[in-house]
Amino acid sequence: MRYQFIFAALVSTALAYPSKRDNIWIEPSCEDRRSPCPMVNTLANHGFLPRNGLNISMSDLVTAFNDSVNLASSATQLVGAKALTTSSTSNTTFNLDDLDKHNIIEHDGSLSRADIFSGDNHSFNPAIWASVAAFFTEPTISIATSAAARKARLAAAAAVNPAFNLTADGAQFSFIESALYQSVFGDAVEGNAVTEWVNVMFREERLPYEEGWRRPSQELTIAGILGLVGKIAAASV
Ligand code: HEM
Ligand SMILES: *[C@@H]1O[C@H](CO)[C@@H](O)[C@H](O)[C@H]1NC(C)=O
Ligand SMILES: *[C@@H]1O[C@H](CO)[C@@H](O)[C@H](O)[C@H]1NC(C)=O
Ligand SMILES: *[C@@H]1O[C@H](CO)[C@@H](O)[C@H](O)[C@H]1NC(C)=O
Ligand SMILES: *[C@@H]1O[C@H](CO)[C@@H](O)[C@H](O)[C@H]1NC(C)=O
Ligand SMILES: CC(=O)N[C@H]1CO[C@H](CO)[C@@H](O)[C@@H]1O
Repeated sequence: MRYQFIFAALVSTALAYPSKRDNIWIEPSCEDRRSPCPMVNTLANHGFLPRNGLNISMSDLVTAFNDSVNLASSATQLVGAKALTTSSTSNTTFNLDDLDKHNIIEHDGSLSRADIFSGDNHSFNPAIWASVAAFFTEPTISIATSAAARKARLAAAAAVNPAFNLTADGAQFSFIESALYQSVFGDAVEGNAVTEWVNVMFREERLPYEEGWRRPSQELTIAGILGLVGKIAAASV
């Protein structure tokens, strides 16, 4: 009876966490490399990407983003191609901290990181994230709220950084990043990401399985993401 109970508990735990056993969350060690992207870091912390953050290929990215969040291969490849150019030692792989390289993908005015001018363009910054998360007062984040939070963060970053320089590409990435968290943790068309899930990803770099999140059943496509970019941009004027 007792064993039956334990067995049932194990089965229900396995069902509650649909990821492979290899994909449990483990805090990175100080030798493990990480990036300025909270989602890429999250995938490394779950072992979808190499946990040490080293020697990541395009095929590693495509498999990891498909398996974890159902991001279309074409979408991963678009940003992955940029990521590969950040490595100074290889044309076919990069290390996660190579992504710190400024104005390839990394840009000023991040939602959770300081600008490169401050000397740390990489680490999660609790005070900056708190200033953004202060906009998220509801259980879900509407497109209008996403837009307002992003716009306020860009203004605050520009106000304290005399060298503030968000290029056209950087501005586009910044919109895409808001669209991505909306797609993964909300609806691919309407947004409305679950505030708690977004907070877990930014603060803990963990997929919020325990909080009820599941891999989206519909593939996240470039067209879908750009659709949300358009809506967030329209709500930003
Ligand atoms: C579902 C997929 C993804 C999601 C949800 C996501 C999410 C995000 C978010 C929300 C940010 C903004 C962080 C901030 O402003 O503080 C960000 C930044 C970044 N992402 Fe991702 N990302 C995804 C895929 C990728 C991929 C495939 C790459 C490249 C391999 C990448 C590279 C970066 C980099 C370099 C930044 C830093 C930009 C900056 O804020 O300066 N991301 N990502
Ligand atoms: C994408 O991930 C799903 C779920 O893990 C898997 O069944 C499918 O084979 C993957 N597709 C590719 C192209 O890797
Ligand atoms: C990367 O590719 C370029 C051009 O094809 C080549 O000149 C360079 O040697 C390559 N670098 C590495 C580290 O493989
Ligand atoms: C970006 O941030 C990292 C981590 O703090 C730091 O090592 C690096 O020097 C920064 N880049 C620049 C150019 O300041
Ligand atoms: C902003 O950054 C871009 C890309 O690094 C650079 O080409 C441009 O000159 C910079 N603008 C200013 C005003 O520094
Ligand atoms: C097999 C391989 O490419 N190893 C490389 C992984 O990344 C480290 C750090 O950049 C390199 O030193 C290795 O050569």
